Amino acid sequence: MSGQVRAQVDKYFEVVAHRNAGEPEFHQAVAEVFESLTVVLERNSKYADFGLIERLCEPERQIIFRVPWVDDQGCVHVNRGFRVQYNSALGPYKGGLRFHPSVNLGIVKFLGFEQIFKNSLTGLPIGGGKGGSDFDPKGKSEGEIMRFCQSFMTELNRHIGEYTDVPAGDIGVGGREIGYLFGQYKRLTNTYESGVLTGKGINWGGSQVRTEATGYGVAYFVAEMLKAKGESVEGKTAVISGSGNVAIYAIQKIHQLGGLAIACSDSSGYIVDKKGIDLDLLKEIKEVRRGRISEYADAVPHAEFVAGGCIWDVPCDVALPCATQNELDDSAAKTLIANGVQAVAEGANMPTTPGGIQAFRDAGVAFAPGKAANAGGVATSALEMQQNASRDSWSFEYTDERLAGIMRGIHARTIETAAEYGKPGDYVHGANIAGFVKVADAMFALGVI
Ligand code: NDP
Ligand code: 2IT
Repeated sequence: MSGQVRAQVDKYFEVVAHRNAGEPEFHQAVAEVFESLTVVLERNSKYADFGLIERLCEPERQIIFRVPWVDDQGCVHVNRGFRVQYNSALGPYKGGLRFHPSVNLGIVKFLGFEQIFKNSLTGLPIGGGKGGSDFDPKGKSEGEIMRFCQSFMTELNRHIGEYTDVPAGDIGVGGREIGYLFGQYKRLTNTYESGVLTGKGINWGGSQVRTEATGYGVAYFVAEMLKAKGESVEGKTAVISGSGNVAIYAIQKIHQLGGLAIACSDSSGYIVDKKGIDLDLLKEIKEVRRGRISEYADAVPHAEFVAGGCIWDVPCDVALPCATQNELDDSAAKTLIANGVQAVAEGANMPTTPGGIQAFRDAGVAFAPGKAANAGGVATSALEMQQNASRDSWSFEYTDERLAGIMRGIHARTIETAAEYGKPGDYVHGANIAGFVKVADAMFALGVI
């Protein structure tokens, strides 16, 4: 039975690999979920019927469009825009927009695929989608960023809506970009449709805690992981890769929970501050000046900047990869393990390679995948949608308590599901299975569509 199911899952994968040639990140994301499916199909063969797996792997709609814009010198540039509307069984498509030169269709599909299961795990009524562009925001002026966002939305507006598809931020897209995107949507449609985008500013329809939500959520999740081992964040050292939206607020919450964040990075290298990262300074450098991480070491004499290098060489109790995909490989995982890491939680999407995940499994290190650990961002986006729908606005404390409760719920569901399917303590299997079953059951209920 087991061999037969394994062969069937391998066959599904072959079809996906063949149909989506040249998209390695997408293959990796699908393979990771499929690894958990064998045990589900063995228990309940209905999931192998009605083309369910094939339908799950094929996006409902993929939109690719031209984004022309004019720079400050009057030169015309052309970028490529994407929106992959992956699965709407649980609710409107929901997921961020990424602006980074590495963006291509395969990257957007991997992110959209992950988003289906992540959104399912939140327990909130949101489907999965993702979008973005190969536009590079680095070094662009305010005017250039605004004109790019306006051009991007000039096409995207036809495809989104409060009941259809609700984008938000991701790498390279934060509050500033959401503002320009929302402004253009409002102008083009002549509607103040607050629910069409999340991550909006507080005084024009945004939610308290959305800015902080992904980072806070990762810290809440790792606190639950440590609690399950009879430990806590108190007194633990943490290394956090990246220094963007997710990393900054993960650092803040780790400090609030009594831990000490000692290192963070950007694509040029990493800094180590053994006394604990000065968050006000980091925010000034990254959020206000939009500068480089080396400026931190310029300002703090006892801090060290390492150009290039691998941040995972820094010994720590807790590791939170919060930058980008495949930034933590098996060799980095082995270094972390040798240095005594106790828990690893992914703030980024798919930052750990399959070899890295296997190394943590082999060593018995608690490892939480992004679709569970970083779900706080999209969950708080869904809370923003709730507030928009009821024309309400909640306090910071109330919203933060909702977020903390959602993260505790995801932790409990993940760990219970892992145990139920014979994989106790395995957050990867727990998250994949719990996320999958809910979406799959909804797809059955809605018929072959
Ligand atoms: P930001 O753009 O705010 O920050 C990204 C950070 O990661 C920057 O420090 C950036 O450095 C670094 N980084 C990006 N690409 C690379 C690279 N190739 N190598 C090294 N460092 C890199 O993005 P976010 O913080 O919003 O997103 C970070 C991760 O979290 C992404 O994987 C995203 O998908 C995920 N995520 C984000 C959510 C959100 O709500 N924003 C929700 C859930 C997940 P540099 O500036 O030098 O490029
Ligand atoms: O990867 C993610 O979950 C996000 N970038 C946030 C998506 C959202 O809709 O808030």
